[in-house]
Amino acid sequence: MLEPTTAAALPTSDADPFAPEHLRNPEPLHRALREAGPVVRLSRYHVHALARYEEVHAALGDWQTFQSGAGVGLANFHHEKPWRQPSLLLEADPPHHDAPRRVLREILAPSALRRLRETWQAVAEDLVDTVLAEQGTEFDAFDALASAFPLRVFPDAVGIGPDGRDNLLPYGNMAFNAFGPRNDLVAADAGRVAELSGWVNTRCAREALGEDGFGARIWAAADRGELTHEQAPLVVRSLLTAGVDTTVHGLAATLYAFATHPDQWQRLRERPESARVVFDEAVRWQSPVQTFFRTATTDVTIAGVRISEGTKILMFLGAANRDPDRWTDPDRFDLGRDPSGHVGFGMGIHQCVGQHVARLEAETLMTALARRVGHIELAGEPRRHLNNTLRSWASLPIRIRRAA
Ligand code: 8QM
Repeated sequence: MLEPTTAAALPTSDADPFAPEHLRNPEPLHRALREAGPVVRLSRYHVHALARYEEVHAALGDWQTFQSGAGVGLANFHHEKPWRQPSLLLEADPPHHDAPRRVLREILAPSALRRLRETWQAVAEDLVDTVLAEQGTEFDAFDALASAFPLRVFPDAVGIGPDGRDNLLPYGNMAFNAFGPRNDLVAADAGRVAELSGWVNTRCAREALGEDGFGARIWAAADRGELTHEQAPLVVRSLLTAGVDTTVHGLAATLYAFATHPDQWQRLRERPESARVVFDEAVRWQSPVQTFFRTATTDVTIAGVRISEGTKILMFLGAANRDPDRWTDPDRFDLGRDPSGHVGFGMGIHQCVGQHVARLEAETLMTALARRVGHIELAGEPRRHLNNTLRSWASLPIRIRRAA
């Protein structure tokens, strides 16, 4: 039997994936990391990185070897105190992960969302009508649509009160920065941690939640014994952390895709029933959640490279979603492809439990827009907002032509 006599060489990079230049334009680094090898050491952070689809996909599918319980950011919770109580979903492994996951999966299942579709479609039609009437044919699609729409429908669906909703995006921005290193982006949020956390935490209490939302259903699951009453507010917190910024920037990515690919907009207009798949292709193409870490639970070999127990491993979801070994013409936003299998929602037991909510938001908004708008183009240079984890936006100026 043939035994490998030498360990595979381990390419090393001193690049900082969280530096402004890479956050602003991640593709060149992604390409370099994919080409360097299946596993790359990032010397600056003493971590390993995976940027190819095959390895990212396999590692996300193996929670036994690549745990989340030590945190899915750079900080290892076994050695560093987390900035907030860890999430019972994102930052947990089986068996602890299972009950919260089961509860949320049922509450956010497609069948449970059916009652929201009609309301959300009406809100989307009204929002687009109002924007076109008040702002005409040139406006900032980030403010007017991508952030306005989720903020109109999602907090209501959770059941939080009307006050202070402008804290939601800054809280998410802070949480997504916190998965990265303690760089300037984290420092910029430092003064608001207590205030924003305090606000979010009080929204998670039973008394703060309406009787008929996702939040109330989480508490009802606790009453049935499916969760403890201590777990319930933390599960509500997961909705408020993971459910706002992700969809806002995912919708911005979708609008950006159409503003830069007019032929694809025509395609959607000709086939309105494809409004659902457009979001997955936009998520593959832009990967609003760019990266997450896992931690090796044991000494493990990936593609011949030995990784020791306790090592943090950075998964480049955005790089995997454009790996030319997996995708044809990966840099093209193309509604003709089948984007399923993308890792923009993760993969395996942690795969986004809210993805049906996100798709429903995208589908209702894009349907309303496609009914009224014949053409979309950029009206100026889009501006990125920098975040350690989210590929996000500050402004997206567009010009539209009304449909005939
Ligand atoms: C990312 O708090 C949480 O449970 C949580 C936070 C962020 C996410 C997921 C869950 C992936 C969108």
